[in-house]
Amino acid sequence: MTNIVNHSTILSALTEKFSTIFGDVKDVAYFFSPGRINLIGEHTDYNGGYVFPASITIGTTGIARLRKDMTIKLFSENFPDLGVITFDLSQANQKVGDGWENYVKGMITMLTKAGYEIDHGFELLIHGEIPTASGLSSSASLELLVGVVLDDLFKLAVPRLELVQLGQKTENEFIGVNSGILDQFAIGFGQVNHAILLDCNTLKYEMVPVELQDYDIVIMNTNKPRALTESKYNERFEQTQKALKRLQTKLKITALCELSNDTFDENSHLIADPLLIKRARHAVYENNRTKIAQKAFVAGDLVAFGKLLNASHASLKNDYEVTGIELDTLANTAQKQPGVLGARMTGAGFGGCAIALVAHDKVADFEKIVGETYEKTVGYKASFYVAQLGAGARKLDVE
Ligand code: GAF
Repeated sequence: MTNIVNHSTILSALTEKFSTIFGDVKDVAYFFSPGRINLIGEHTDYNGGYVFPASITIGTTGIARLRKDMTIKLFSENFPDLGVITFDLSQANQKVGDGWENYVKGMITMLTKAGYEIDHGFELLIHGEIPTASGLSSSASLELLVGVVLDDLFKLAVPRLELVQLGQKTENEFIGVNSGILDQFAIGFGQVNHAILLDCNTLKYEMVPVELQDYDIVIMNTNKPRALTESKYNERFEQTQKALKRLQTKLKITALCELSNDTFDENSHLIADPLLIKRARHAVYENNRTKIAQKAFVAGDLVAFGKLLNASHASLKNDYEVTGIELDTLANTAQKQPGVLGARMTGAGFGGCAIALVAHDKVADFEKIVGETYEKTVGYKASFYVAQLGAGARKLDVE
């Protein structure tokens, strides 16, 4: 089992690195932005439904300071070969290639468009602990990290919800992925040992204490190399939009997730195309399942909650078709192990991570058996972590 990162070790290593790259560490400030898991409510956010995520203690750490001139200098420990990326503030609205600096540029651009004044250059060194393409939202973690850095350096006082929304805008308008607000919201509003029940239609939310009795949430990473996730994601977005339009010829709705399962079933013939019916059915059923799951969770009925996790995975596999052999092998093998209440993929899918609710004293055996089965089936190893739920994006108190 991989251990959760030690933040003080990261901070001292980062401080040294900053000094090597940028000369000294005078006037620097430290920041952290987590990754997230989503307990249930997948591909419901951009369909106006509920999600139930939590921020985790693994994330992106940054050290930053203002410059007197207009130059922006960035360095990521995850991409050391890129060296120090340097550009003028006036070029921040230009997306070039698909490098990580585009997330920084995107946040500067969105904040500026929203009327906030970023009028100087800065230096930023980051260290990301979230495996890329893992479905734990390394990109939203980076967006919100940059958000809290800019907010602090330029004394912008951006309301937290607006910062979250600007993170989503960066993803949608600058990066080009039509994602919903799940990731940025979880990362912006996360609290230690809490999950968030968020209604993505109204943005009303409830913080839900996470009490797992004798269970752990185990994160299982497929380690599948990145494979066209963005284009397949956008395709699902468009398919559910099309299905919505067909239903709107009769029903007065603004989002698929306004429907009950029964109303959907009675009207699904309007969609006509069987593939689009499946896509829309997932969104509607998953949303209603999420509402029931959250109630079971709050009532401490983890057995019922676990069954809903399994049903969620089945729907993502059969109706939404975003799983694949890697996630199916992990989730389905996990579901059969002793002491497991439920398992499902988390995040966008097509690779990335799954989660399982596993009895604390069974975790070691669980990792061994699921790990062996996965390697035999898929040909390479999965990784396992016990999730710890931590606070959202923030400036760190470091002397
Ligand atoms: C990705 C997206 F960024 C989220 O908005 C959400 O749609 C999720 O996939 C699927 O639930 O993480």
